[in-house]
Amino acid sequence: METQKSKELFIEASKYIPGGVNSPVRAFKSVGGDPIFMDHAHGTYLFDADGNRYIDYIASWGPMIMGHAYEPVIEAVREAASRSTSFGAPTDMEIKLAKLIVDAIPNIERIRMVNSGTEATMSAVRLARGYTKRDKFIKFAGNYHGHGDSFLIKGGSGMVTLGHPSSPGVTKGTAKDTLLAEYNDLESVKEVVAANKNEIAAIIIEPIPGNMGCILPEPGFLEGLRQICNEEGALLIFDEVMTGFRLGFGGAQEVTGVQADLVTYGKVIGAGLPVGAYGGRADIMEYVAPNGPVYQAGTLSGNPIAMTAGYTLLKHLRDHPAVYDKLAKTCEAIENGLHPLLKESGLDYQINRIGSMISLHFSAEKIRDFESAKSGDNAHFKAFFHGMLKRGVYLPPSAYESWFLNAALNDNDIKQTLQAAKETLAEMTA
Ligand code: HOZ
Repeated sequence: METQKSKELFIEASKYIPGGVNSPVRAFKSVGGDPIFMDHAHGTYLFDADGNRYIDYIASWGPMIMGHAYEPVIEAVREAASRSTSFGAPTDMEIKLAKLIVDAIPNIERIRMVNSGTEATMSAVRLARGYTKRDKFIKFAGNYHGHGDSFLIKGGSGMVTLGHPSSPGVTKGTAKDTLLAEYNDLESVKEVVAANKNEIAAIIIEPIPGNMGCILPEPGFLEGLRQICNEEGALLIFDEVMTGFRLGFGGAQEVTGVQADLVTYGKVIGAGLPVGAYGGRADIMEYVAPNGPVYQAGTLSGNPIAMTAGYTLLKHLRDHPAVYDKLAKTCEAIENGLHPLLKESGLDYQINRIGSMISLHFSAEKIRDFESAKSGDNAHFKAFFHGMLKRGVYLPPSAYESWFLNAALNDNDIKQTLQAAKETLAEMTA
């Protein structure tokens, strides 16, 4: 596969943009090689600057649930853009999207739109601190909540991919209020809580993490967190930037049956445009400015084009719940197809899957937390990634990321993906 134009673009980009990319995982650092520069995409296919076609398993890290350039969204965006790209004043589309979410998600009575998942998690923790009048919060090793200072401690996603799970630039003062616990380990949470009695404002968690690969909560874990928060007067924050409106319309809350006090959303609610949001019970959310004392603002928050795109996509998903069954079946077919190929290869491996999220770790260990996620053999992942890429299958360029499926994937795409996996594994074990 010829990727000369991508190579040239990467050299050019590196002259002006740190590392040549605007988000580190895209630089292919953990898998090696040069990033592929995209030109356009349609349905399930990405087309790069050299004209190569790839079956997409990233879906822009979640939001392209219906596939790329989904016509109803594109049409609505065109129409919205013709009326202006930003007002810095309220519009009715903000109400429509907020109402759609509030009506659908039982424990969200108010929702505030922001511009990214990072803003959403930062704002939710600030709100939890203001509301509870406490400073500390608990996060889980390997969970990634965007790049707000207080989250950049033992983070997943690009941080662990690049081997810097905690970032320089975060002051000791900030870091001391971030308490760490282990995912799927309630005892580790209880210990932290016991050592910080009446000081914890919130527990923030990716209920179904997608930033150390895809990991599933073990029975009782999320329920236990809910109970601890109830007992301690701390707020439970579910970071559903990846899982919201993807695992089902009600996201991880619907799938697990556990409800949070605050929920954060990201790119999905903007159909891939820069949007985030945080929402929850009215009494907590009314603590946000202008009604309450916790400040948070933004000119582009509730941007009319982003709201229109998000409303169009979410309305479609709400009215067509069968999409979620289709996605889950496609994902299951991929897992079922991969097992015999991986078994035959003789390589140690683990597959975790839920709904339309799936990940593959080359490890003999069950992947259930940050430590086990790190047990994966990166040399194998790297070879697998590049073998798939050159055969036209675009996977996340890191084992610490979940794959995200889109509803445009058809049987032929699955067949091609499995054929690519077969050839790649044969090459890896030859
Ligand atoms: N941190 C993102 C996935 N967990 C990757 C973002 C990107 O490179 O677009």
